[in-house]
Amino acid sequence: MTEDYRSMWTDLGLDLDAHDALLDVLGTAYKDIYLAQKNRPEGMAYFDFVMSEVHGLRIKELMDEKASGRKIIGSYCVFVPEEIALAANATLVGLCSGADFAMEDVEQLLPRNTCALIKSSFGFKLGKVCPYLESADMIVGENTCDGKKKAYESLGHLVDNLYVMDLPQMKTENGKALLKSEYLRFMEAVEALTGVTITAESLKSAIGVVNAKRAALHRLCSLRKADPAPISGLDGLLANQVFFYDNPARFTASVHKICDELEIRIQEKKGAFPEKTPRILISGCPQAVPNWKFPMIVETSGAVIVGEESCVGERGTRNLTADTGTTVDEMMDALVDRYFQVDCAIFTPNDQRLLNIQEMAAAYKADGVIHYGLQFCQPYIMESIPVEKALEEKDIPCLRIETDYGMEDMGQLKTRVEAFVEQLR
Ligand code: BJ8
Repeated sequence: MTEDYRSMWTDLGLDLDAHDALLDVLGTAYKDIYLAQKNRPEGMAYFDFVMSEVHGLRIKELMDEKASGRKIIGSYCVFVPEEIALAANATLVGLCSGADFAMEDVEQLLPRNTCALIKSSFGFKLGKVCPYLESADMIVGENTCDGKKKAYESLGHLVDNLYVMDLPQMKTENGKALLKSEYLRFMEAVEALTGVTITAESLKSAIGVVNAKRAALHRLCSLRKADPAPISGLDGLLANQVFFYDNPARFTASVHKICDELEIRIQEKKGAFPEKTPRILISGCPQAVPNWKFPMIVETSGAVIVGEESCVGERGTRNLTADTGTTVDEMMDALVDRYFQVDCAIFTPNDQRLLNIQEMAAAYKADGVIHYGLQFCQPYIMESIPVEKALEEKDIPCLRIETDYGMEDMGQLKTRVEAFVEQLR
């Protein structure tokens, strides 16, 4: 980190000793997993810098924004529209966490058999180690899976600024109407928080900013279709993770910069891995920072990850919002249309996800798909069986795994992944 941020962290109420320990583990993991990679594009230096300052400079920027009167909104789900936050002059940041922390305290509040993502978010709160959570003026929970829904009831006792958004479970007209009414309610809540009334101009501009950020990732995704893959899956995932934290315009520019470099690498046939390395599509639960365990296993087992069918990946960024609306209401409809297409496994039925996975596997020329399920995540683990069947129809091998954030199963996972990769050769 380039500066000493300890007084800022103290002001935010972080537990400095626990936070030091977390940064220490993260720094080592980043060095061992990311910096140890070979043939990385030079543009990844930007993402390395962002990660080195993820609790430093970026938090300082958010604190400066707050000092100038801007509000910070934290979210746990890609259904929370960043466009609405931006249109009301607020900043949206992701709060999902990808590491175990303060697990003993967490298990006083949540059952042991809760998915790692939910437990981790609680651990970061209870352990007082997340400056994003502590700097948020509003924390948005959402009624998606049962685990999250019930966990927010407990989280409401730990924070005084929780806002819960209801979400549909079916892709019906009623479901769409619910999403629209919830987005309108959220818009009012954000306006009340910021004191800023959303106008057609501000919403249009916010849609443009978020579309640009997603379009930049579309460009990056599309370059990963090349063989040899010009960028590793670990680095591709990192760009998708930074999407949730960075300043939007700077993020967009940085992704385009790396894409310019990747285009040259593709022309020169320069890859992160040699040509004909078995290509894997990862599908399933989101992998939040710093959950790099599974991609690291895959990419040290002789394969390259070429895409993520995940909310930290294409499920979260797939569609753009139509920008043809001229009134706030028309643009809210466009937002509802866009977000209603997110094929999270909490929806029933959810056949579109199967089609999207088949399509992604073909587009990225994946030799195989690994379904990544977090233990105790009912929606995705239940859906992994239909996913496997849908891939079977296309003759695409599929490996279904269940894991958590612990390191105990690393050896066992590696053995299974290596055997799967061998089968793809
Ligand atoms: S839109 S995937 S970000 S809900 S892993 S907490 S589902 S038990 S994260 Fe998600 Fe929104 Fe859906 Fe995407 Fe529950 Fe499963 Fe845990 Fe999960």
